[in-house]
Amino acid sequence: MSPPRDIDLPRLAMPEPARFLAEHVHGARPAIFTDLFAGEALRGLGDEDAVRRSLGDMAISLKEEFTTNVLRNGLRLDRNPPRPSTVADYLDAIRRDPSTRMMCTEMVTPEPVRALFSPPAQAAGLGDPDDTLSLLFLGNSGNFASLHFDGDYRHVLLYQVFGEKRVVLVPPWATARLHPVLNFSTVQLGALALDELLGFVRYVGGWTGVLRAGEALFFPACWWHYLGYDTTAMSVSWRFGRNAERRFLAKRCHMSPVMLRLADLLDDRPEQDPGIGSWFDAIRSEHAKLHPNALAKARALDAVAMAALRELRPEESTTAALVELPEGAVAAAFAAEAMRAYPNVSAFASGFSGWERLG
Ligand SMILES: O=C(O)CCC(=O)C(=O)O
Repeated sequence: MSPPRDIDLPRLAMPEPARFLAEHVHGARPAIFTDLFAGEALRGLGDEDAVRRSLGDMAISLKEEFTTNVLRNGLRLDRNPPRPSTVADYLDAIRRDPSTRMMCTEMVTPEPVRALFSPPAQAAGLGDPDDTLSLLFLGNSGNFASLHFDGDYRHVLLYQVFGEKRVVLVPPWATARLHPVLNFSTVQLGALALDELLGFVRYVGGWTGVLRAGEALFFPACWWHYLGYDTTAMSVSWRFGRNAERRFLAKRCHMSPVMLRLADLLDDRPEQDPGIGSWFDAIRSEHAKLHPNALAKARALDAVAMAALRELRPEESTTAALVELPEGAVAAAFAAEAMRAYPNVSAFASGFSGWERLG
């Protein structure tokens, strides 16, 4: 048995691009980098006052933290409408109501912030340079982003502009331990005391640390992540390095824990699994078939992904947990995601349009 590994995220200087690619992207090694954006104006906004002075008038969009809203309203996402605000107004609102769950999350980085940094050189050599995305996050102490994975399957550098966040990262191969519903784990890390949280991180083979102002977190595509706001905090991400296969899964397919496992195996490592290419072909051909409805299509694709996983990762003996769909909330969430991903799939729809054509 190998000795227990330290679960603290390493703090490192940003490596040269080739080393970053080999050790961190292909090596699936998350880290906190201390000097991303060296010399760029973004590093000058190291505290709340500086952000208020420079960006106070900037328009932002607020929403209630995702799981708080879903636990109250179910998957009625229309009950969490975006609310327009500005950086200064939101910072004032936090002072009046320090326990608010309103936050600015996953907002495409507005131009005034985007103008303060250039794309990291380390991210340049991987994937299509036009297929990148930068997102902005601003939230109050006590707010959080629940443990989830992102269905865009890009790698992420998350730069901390000001404030501090507790980070937990979980590798995709531990997915079955997270009791997932779509791309969210039902394990509520924000409710755990620190020693319980550290025990959980060990159990799932994950990493943890506190991300501070001026530091950047790197986590590879497909990794689960939780961020707990220890203080009011603002971050800007750079999402990059997606290959054509992951892009197909992200843009054309539904999200599910087993599709995540497949996306993870479709990486660009030099020693990529032999056979993964044919499994991707199998996904594409299943995707091209006519299915009776969206749910049937999502289930058929999940079945192909599960067969791939059983062949390529037989040691993941708990993977059955990834596709068990008990009655109730999990099944409803899966069906809702299937309809989001495949809105036009319906044998009835094609039948009716046939009648329309016949006049
Ligand atoms: O910092 C946050 O609030 C969430 C960050 C996140 O989920 C991401 O960058 O993908």
